Amino acid sequence: MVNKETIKTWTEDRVGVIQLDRSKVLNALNRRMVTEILQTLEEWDRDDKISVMVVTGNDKLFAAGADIDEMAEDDSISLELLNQFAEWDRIAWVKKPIIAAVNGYCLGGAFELALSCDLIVAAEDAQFGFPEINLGVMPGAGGTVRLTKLMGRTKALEWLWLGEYMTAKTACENGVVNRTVAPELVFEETMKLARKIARQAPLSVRMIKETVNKSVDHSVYEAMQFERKNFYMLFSSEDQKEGMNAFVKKRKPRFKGK
Ligand code: DAK
Repeated sequence: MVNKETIKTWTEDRVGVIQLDRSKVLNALNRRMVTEILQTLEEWDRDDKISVMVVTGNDKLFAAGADIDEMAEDDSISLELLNQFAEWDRIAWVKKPIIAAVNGYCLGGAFELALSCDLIVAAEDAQFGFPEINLGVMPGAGGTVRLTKLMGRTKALEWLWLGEYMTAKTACENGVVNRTVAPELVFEETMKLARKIARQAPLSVRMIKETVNKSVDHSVYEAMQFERKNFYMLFSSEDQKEGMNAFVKKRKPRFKGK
């Protein structure tokens, strides 16, 4: 386990885990934490020994949003000069799967962090919300956009305007969360899912993420051209030969990510 200033990190099998670690302030994401998360994700994205990454809080909560104390004196120019959104944007460039494991509150910037991950596993009693409106602002790190794409315009507007929390059940029914489990099982179930994905052919996992992401922002035609390119590309891989030969010879494939 590595203790950084605001997060703890460790690896289990081929899974890298980031645990948010500012429990005194309900894991509020300060700038240092965002930097440490990004540095770790990018380092693991380049690390052959890691296949999947998990971002989690503790057994009581994921996080209560960005650090309000740190933001309170900001103005538009200081935020522009700080340019921290550039750092948030880089989460979308991580090629390996990232899973958020959520207990308790997942609010504001923390909800945006979870939505930047690829999958969300949540406790049945977890609560998701964008309380920014109660502070006289609005989400700025992709919250309005990602929530709208997942839930549709009318439902997203209601949640964003009311600033209320939605249960994990509602989030799951609306495609925001992948699965809900008993609170004490969140981390264990997330790790099971992560290990399963980590056993899949690494290049296929990566190309599927890239292609699915493309399909969110592009026309069906453009996305299908992109899909075809990646499909062809996988036929240049050793893993395609291995996967298909293993099937023909009725044995388990041994994928190398090459
Ligand atoms: N920031 C700083 N401190 C926080 C905090 C936060 N977001 N949330 C809680 N804390 C602190 C509290 O001040 C308190 O500190 P002490 O009084 O003990 O020193 C401690 O954590 C315990 O909190 P509570 O006493 O309030 O705990 P409760 O269980 O009574 O209430 C709560 C839990 C989650 C309902 C409540 O703490 C709460 O409403 N928290 C604030 C939720 C919120 O509004 N979150 C921020 C949304 S704005 C950006 C990127 C992203 C963002 C902004 C900029 N850039 C790249 C520029 C995102 C913005 C947001 O997330």
